[in-house]
Amino acid sequence: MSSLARYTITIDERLLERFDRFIAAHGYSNRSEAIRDLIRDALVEDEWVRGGGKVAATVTLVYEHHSHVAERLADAQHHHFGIVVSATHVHLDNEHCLEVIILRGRAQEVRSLADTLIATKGVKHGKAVFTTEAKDLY
Ligand code: NI
Repeated sequence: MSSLARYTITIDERLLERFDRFIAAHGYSNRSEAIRDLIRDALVEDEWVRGGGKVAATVTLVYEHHSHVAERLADAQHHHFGIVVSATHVHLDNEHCLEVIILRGRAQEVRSLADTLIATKGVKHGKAVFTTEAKDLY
């Protein structure tokens, strides 16, 4: 267990009231946990912006089964097999497929492949969540 540090901040009352409404709406039990999450989120975002380290991402895609999207998505993944960790395919109904692809590698490569997958012709909806290997998040 790591040690905890206590700190005090000065903040505009109105801003704090607004933050309290925010943390209540998001189900946090106290300010500290909400602030820790915001700090972690900022550090993960910074990791991505700097682009140096290894990161992870999930890419969620929805597309029509009858188009040739699956082949195009598979081609893109074969070309970058080193950063594709796993892919799961679910048949949503007679026409639609949902695919979740997990990527892991250098930020620039991961973002580039995520962008390629989402922009693939025939993908109706695509969204990437960029996260971290959490090496120095406590
Ligand atoms: Ni399918």
